Amino acid sequence: DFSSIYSKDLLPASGGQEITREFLQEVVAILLGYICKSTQRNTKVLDFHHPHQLKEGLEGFSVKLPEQPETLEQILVDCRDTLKYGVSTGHPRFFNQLSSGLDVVGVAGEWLTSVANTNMFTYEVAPVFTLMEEVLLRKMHSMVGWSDDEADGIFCPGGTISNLYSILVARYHFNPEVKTKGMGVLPPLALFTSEHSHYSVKKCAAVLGMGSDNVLVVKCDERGKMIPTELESCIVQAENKGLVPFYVNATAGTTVFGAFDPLSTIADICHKHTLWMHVDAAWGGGLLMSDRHSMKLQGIEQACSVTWNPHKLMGVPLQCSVILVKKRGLLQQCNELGAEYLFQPDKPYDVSYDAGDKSIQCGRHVDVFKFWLMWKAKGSEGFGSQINKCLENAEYLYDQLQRRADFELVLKNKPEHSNVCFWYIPPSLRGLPAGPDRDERLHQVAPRIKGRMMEKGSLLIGYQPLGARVNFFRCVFSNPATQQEDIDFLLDEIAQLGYD
Ligand code: ABU
Repeated sequence: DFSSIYSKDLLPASGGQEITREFLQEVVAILLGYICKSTQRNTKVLDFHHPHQLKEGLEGFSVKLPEQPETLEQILVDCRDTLKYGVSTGHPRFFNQLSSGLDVVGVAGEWLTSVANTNMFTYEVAPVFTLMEEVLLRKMHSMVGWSDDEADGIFCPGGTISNLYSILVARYHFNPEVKTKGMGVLPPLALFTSEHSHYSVKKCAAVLGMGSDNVLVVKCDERGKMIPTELESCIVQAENKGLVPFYVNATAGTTVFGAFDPLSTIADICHKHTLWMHVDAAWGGGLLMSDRHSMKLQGIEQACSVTWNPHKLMGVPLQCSVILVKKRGLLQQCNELGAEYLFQPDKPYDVSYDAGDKSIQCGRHVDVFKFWLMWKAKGSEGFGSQINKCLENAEYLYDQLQRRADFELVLKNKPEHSNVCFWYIPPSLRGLPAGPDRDERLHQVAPRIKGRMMEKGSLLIGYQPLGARVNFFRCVFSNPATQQEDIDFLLDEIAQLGYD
């Protein structure tokens, strides 16, 4: 009974050991209950409420903060309700995001990380985690195809920040004086990325003061892959406009189609024009773990830098993202400021292990441990099979879609990644001739179905328009819990929710 017990009674309060144990056992029971429930197919993926409903409070749950402390009993209720009104991203029928699943060893790693509660900036306060980071970065370098003693990298908060690092070090590589003198020493720089690439490239160019307009967008073919001849033309066009090309982002696994740019050809172009080649493999990097699919990233070894998010296809709990840089020392030179209170050169150990000055952050969360623990638990082989399974699921969905008359595939080819894009065609639209009228009506179908789906809570899948294509569903597989029966359910449920 926690009804008259408060947080002040927990450790470090004297004599607080027993109540601390009991409280945390209750928390663990809540979390375990949630974990077990989230894989049960008869439970909801979400219990949707509008923002105003959640703000107003529901059955004793309120997001408002009190002036007076609340009892631990209420705190436990809050823990339960927070999970209850959230979204079960580990549910086998959660197809909404590139990151999904609930890896039990990964969760254990995140709990331990929280209890260790330390900071990655120095070896002094994170000796074990620092060495784990080094081990994992080396492992990832070797998966990319780089020699592990020449390359570098750092864990950072998400793919956008990894891409930001790539532009930052590329700019520094060509113009090191920018670090101290600022943008005034630079010519107007041009960056290149495909029309299907992640929006973060433009965002990073804006953040770094280069201007999003100076990111030249390269056309893709019908499968969403950058067209190398278009890249060449864009480079020439930029030069003719007085811009100085310096950076190309190639994508390995685009966000919507899961397309792989032709990395080797792009590498040749970068080499010819002396440009920095970055590969955004935030989503596709996981395929490097698979003996069946790693060849889709052929040419990645020629990149100068790589973004890879283990929290996506590899199922590591959020967040876990790395930037890998081929040239060792560049991250350090680009970002170091040598704050004397933190990075004292005369510490009693090899201070090259203080990785913090490679980072643009000061405080840095320990994102590595859960990943390290999962790798220990699965081995490289286990990750490989997990990823193969995700791609098998995508092929199964593709096969089912080909068979059904009530759905239409957006891309006719077999999926290269675990993305499968499709339209549901309700009876009223079947047989209508292609054209603006059908497009206008079809555009409204996916959002309407999504609305009904959220109210019902039976599954979750995303949709978007892309270029000239009106709203379509994007199904992505990264959750090892998903089975073929969930894919059958997905199609039948969409057909039911969308039946005129
Ligand atoms: N950073 C891209 C994630 C987008 C998605 O999960 O759909």
